[in-house]
Amino acid sequence: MTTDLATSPSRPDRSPAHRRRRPLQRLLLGALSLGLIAVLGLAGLAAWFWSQADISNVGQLGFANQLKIPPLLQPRQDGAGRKVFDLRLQAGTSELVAGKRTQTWGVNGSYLGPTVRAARGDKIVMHVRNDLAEPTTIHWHGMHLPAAADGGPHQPIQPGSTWSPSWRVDQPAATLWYHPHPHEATEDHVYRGLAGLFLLDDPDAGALPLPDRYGVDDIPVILQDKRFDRDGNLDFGQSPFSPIGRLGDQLLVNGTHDPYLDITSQRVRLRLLNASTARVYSVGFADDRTFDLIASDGGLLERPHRTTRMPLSPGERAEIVAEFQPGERAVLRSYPPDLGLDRFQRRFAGADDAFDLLQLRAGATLTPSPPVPDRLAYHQQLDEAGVVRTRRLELNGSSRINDLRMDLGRIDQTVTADTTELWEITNRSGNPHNFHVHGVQFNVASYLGGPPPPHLAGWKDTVFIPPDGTVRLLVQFPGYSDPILPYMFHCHLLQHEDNGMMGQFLVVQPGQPLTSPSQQHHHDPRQNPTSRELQPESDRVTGP
Ligand SMILES: [Cu+2]
Repeated sequence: MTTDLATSPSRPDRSPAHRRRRPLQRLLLGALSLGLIAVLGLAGLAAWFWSQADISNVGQLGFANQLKIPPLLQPRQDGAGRKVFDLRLQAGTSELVAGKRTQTWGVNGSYLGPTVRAARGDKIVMHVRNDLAEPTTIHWHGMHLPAAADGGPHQPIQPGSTWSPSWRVDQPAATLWYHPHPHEATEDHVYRGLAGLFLLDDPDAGALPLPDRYGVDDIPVILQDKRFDRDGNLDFGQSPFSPIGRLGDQLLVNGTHDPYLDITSQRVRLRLLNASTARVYSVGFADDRTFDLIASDGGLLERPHRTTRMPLSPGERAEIVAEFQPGERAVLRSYPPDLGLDRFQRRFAGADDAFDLLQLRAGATLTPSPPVPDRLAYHQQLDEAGVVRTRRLELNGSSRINDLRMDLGRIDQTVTADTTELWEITNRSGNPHNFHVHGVQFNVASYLGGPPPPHLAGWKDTVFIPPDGTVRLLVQFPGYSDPILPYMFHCHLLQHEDNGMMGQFLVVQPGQPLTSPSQQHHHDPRQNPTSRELQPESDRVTGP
């Protein structure tokens, strides 16, 4: 039965004027209903996305799979006494979720890569062979090294070829990592599975009574979120409302879904790495037990920080030591992180989400572990009095820094080797971001107007910045200088990075002549007036 009374044949027309109005009324009514349907549809769609955006696996895991521990990569020794590591980037399939084969990428395997380990003073050579069908790069995140060895977008490895950077490790013990950094494709390459840990040791850290048996009481915990389609393949889609990029609804630790770990000692060190492309975690335990934060990105804190939560944005690392009772089961959990967002943004940025990460199963008897020492390291913190220059960088929207998108042919900043600068980074967008600087570890001089909180008080290379937040970083630039090849600074939310929220800086000796990287990339100078931009005193720079 029709409900359209205007066209009902039982109602006779009364006048020509009435007849003329009918089509108009029908049109108006039609437009109105269409509009209403559209509005309701959009509201429904938004409500659906809203309801779908709230993700939690808390209480739903069976902890069925033993946590995979990435193997330690054994180096060869070459004639010059250098440690030589062989990495091969390859495609394959992995069983990431039970019963499904997923097409993945990995290093010396089908998903993730081995743990590389070296000590302060080691001379190392990395042979990185690309057996993928497209070019990529491998960046040594957190490493102090020459720009030519950095593995940013200026060091692409073509399919079938090998890149062999070499450097001398000269920085404190730390949990670093390696991952691809190709121009505008980093998010996809990391999401497919290319990443691994790069652990550094030094004698001072080695002498401390900290858990240090790899895979026994010193455990890598690589956190990644994924979304799978019905066939078990990686889903590259994302919510149109997400301000930060792709967020998964499944959690992997070291590539293990639904993982548990048997522990045999009273204290366990967990080396947390956020290797997700966008998701921010706030790591704690399901029973809210306290733990000791002992190290951040660049190595040990001066003193352990006793806490119940450790926020980790993409690229950041933290080492924590937790204590267990014989026979107990504890669950490592990520709680909704504080991203400084409003209610709507929070939902779509994963800030309402919670994940059980890993169940720790303590044996009936546990080997005693010494308590965490009160003093872990003696840092020479960078001193604001030694600052020779202040630079101000603004993160705009989701793709620009100081209103510019990344351009491989443009040098954004030029700094002098071995000097200390203050970098003031302000998030001018409504989106959450973080900020990573290549080649260095920095100190946070101030965070959101106050002193750095304890978890940001040590050496860092990546720091989270909420909307409208300002962080001030003390950065000492490396002794390595290169008048041609730049280092990168960028947001480590990888979609933002790929979209252009990245810039380049050269480290040069005083008075060193500069060469444009555009000459290497056959850049059209008419599109990029590099002669102006390559001046050391960039016009984007402001003094203190
Ligand atoms: Cu960002």
